[in-house]
Amino acid sequence: MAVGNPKFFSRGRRLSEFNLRVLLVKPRHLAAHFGLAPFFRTEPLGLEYISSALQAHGHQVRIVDMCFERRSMAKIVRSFRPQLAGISCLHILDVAATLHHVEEIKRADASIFVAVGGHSVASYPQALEESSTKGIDAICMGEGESIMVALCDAIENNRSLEKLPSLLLPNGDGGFSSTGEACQWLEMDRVHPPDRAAVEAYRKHYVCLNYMPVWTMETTRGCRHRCKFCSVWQFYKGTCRYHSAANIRADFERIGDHIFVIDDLFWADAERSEELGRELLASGARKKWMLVQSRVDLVSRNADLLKLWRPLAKNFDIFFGFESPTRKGLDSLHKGSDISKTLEAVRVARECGFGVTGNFIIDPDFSEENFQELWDFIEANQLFRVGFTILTPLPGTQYFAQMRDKLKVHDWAQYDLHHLLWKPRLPVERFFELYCETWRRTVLNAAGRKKWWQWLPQVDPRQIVPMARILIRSQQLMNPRAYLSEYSVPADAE
Ligand code: B12
Repeated sequence: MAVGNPKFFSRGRRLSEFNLRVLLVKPRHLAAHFGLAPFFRTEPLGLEYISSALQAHGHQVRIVDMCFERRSMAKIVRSFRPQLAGISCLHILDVAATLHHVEEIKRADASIFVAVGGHSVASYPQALEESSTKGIDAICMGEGESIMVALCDAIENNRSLEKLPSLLLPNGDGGFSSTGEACQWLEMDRVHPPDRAAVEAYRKHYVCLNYMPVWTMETTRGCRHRCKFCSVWQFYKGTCRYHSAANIRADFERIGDHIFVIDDLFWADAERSEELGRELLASGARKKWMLVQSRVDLVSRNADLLKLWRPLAKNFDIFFGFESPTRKGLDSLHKGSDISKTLEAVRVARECGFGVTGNFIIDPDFSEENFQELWDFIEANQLFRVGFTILTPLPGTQYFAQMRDKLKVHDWAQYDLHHLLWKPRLPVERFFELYCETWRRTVLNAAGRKKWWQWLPQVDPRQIVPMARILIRSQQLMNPRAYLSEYSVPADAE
């Protein structure tokens, strides 16, 4: 049977007479209640890039962030009357909400072409293919700036979609068929800066830790490393591409005071990072807070680069994937680093005036000794601004394929890195007691090291109420019962 859906090519009017109205949807988070997720609510940057690309081709675009949108989808569809909707499924956790929005859009107007894309479904489209929800007209496997423009162009000009690269289209038998070849990766110099205006109505909700409102920014796409748990390098096939310094500078100058740079590998290339740092310094723009994510080996050998970047923000934090306090643990995660580099990076970052934050991975195979080793390391190195995640095979990774038979939980809502997907080595109650004890050692413990009132001077008085709400909510990270109530590995599982 032919792929593609001809009904979108003739709807009683000549679409080529006008450009399309495109609705871009960020799904409502249903699952983010553990870990640091409640502290990070950020903008749909991928959709903002897509919006800019579409507008450059003359299309009319609206972005709705369903996490904060008050209107119902039916109302949005009635007022904007899109011909095409694109939903971004960034996290595998978002699959249920994505499918829900597909149904809502189709219910509101069955003639709207609904495309779903984003990192997690492009990495593992089976998550959508296996669902019984009907109404997805295309699953998009690559970068939206090119795919959405091509889709609009084909729809507008009544051309078949089968020739477009990187799509999965309904094949009429309840399944999807691939249109074959994959898209070329974009040349980043040609990518338009993100359409910030499209999410301005939601801006006041975007938060990272105690900073609000927050802007996210991308300078690099992809990662060259090979960490076992990460889906990024596997998706981008180990490539790393850089936006032009001039485009980043223009974006940096117009966005606000609190910036989370979402690059997975900041300072990846020392020479290019120096050029970018100088360009931003020359702009004269300075921020109140910046956060970047980097690796300990990069930071440990680049003190001069760090010093160059430091004046760009009053408070400047680095988030490290520390992952493990031992060489053996790092090796088992294919981190390609060692503990001496962790210690050196912490020293260099602190000496250069950066705040040190990061994450450790807790393996379900942890023994009591492994937890103790982690606590000792945290204490010895004063790493109290850290988070913890449970080692989770993310769909689309080789690790997921290897672990398939061992995985006892198939509900994507539990793939948030805070649920156990198989039985731990320790009795499950004990595992969560120790997991919670680990969280209690961080600054998030309102009854612990940093008392709740000590947060006050760091918070804008207008943000005290929302911040208090977040802090209260985060206390459940330290409550084993909260995790146990959602533990769903069958009792007879191996
Ligand atoms: C920023 C970010 C977040 C933000 C949220 C961002 C948001 N808008 O919702 C915060 C910090 C809150 C967050 C939280 C978490 N995150 Co996160 N996050 C990221 C990060 C670092 C960058 C995403 C981004 O903005 N990229 C930049 C934009 C430009 O790219 P993009 O969104 O992929 O969009 C492009 C394409 O995908 C495509 N596209 C996107 N949408 C659409 C739609 C259509 C129709 C089409 C055609 C194309 C298309 O086109 C866009 C432009 O090219 C990614 C890593 C990564 N590189 O993807 C991890 C990542 C997505 N997160 C991950 C994880 C695991 C989490 C957490 C579970 C972590 C935790 N410990 O709690 C939580 C869960 C949050 C939740 N939903 O409950 C994993 C997801 C793995 C998976 N397969 O599910 C990633 C890949 C990190 C990793 N190393 O593995 N995250």
